[in-house]
Amino acid sequence: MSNTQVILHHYPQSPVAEKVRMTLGLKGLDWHSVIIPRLPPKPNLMPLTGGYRLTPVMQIGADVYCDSACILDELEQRFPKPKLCADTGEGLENWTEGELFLDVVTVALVEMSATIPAEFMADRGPLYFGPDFSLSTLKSNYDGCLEKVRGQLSHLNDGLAAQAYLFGTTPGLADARAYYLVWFLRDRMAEAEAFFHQFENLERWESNLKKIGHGNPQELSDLEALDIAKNAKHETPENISADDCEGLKVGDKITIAPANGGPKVAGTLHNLSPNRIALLRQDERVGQVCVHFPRAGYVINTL
Ligand SMILES: N[C@@H](CCC(=O)N[C@@H](CS)C(=O)NCC(=O)O)C(=O)O
Repeated sequence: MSNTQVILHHYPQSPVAEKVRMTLGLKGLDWHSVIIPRLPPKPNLMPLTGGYRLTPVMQIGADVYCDSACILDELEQRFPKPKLCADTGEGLENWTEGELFLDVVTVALVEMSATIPAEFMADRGPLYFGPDFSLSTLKSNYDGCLEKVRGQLSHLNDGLAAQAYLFGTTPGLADARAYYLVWFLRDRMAEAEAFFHQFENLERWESNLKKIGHGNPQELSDLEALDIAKNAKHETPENISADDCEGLKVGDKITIAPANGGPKVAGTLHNLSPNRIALLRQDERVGQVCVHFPRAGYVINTL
């Protein structure tokens, strides 16, 4: 397998992974699929990420991309054809991953609460709603969140009346950025069919996107993925924008973590741009890897 082969670490039920799978489909890519656990521990992912536990993670050789924002950005840079960035819908990303995402998660978790194992709720509740999370509060928020979701989906539905996709006649990243929420709700809501029936244009758009599929995934084991990282050398150049106002330098010892909490990943700063940060870390199992994060939504600390 070449060092430039895309490896996605994910699990089928993950909506954020679905956004990436859809993007791989839009680009018609061949890729390798490593299925990771839905709950920690994730012992064969940690050697790659150094502690970052969210799903999905993309690996290309010894370069590891955390967070779907970073993954989509990298896919667009490496595989520019078909170009999806004329319609990235960056504003749309802030919309679909901010309050709307949490409203959708509220609806989904309440819908799933009768059937999912207690340990799943005990993990996801605090992960999304903080240490004071309680299922009863979530349940009392359900109706309000569902109404907000309905309102936002009706905007999408209106926009799709005159055109097949969000930004015109061809699908792009903006569609993937909105589609994953619809996919998530469709999968988790008991009354999904009746709920979505009120959005005729949105349902047509959803079914067209579904037909595009996920490109060509091939299964790969987590251990094979670790061996690929071990036998590869990362391909990220050392660089820091000269005018970076945080005053960071290549080689600085830093940690990076999601701003809303989660384990810190430690390493030495290797590449920094206004949108991305990459650090080098040394791992017993895989040797040196370069781990990439988006800058927005993450906190950097110097050690
Ligand atoms: N900002 C992250 C959010 C990722 C996220 O919340 N993913 C969910 C799955 S859809 C997750 O990590 N859940 C916990 C887990 O998989 O351990 C991204 O865009 O990749």
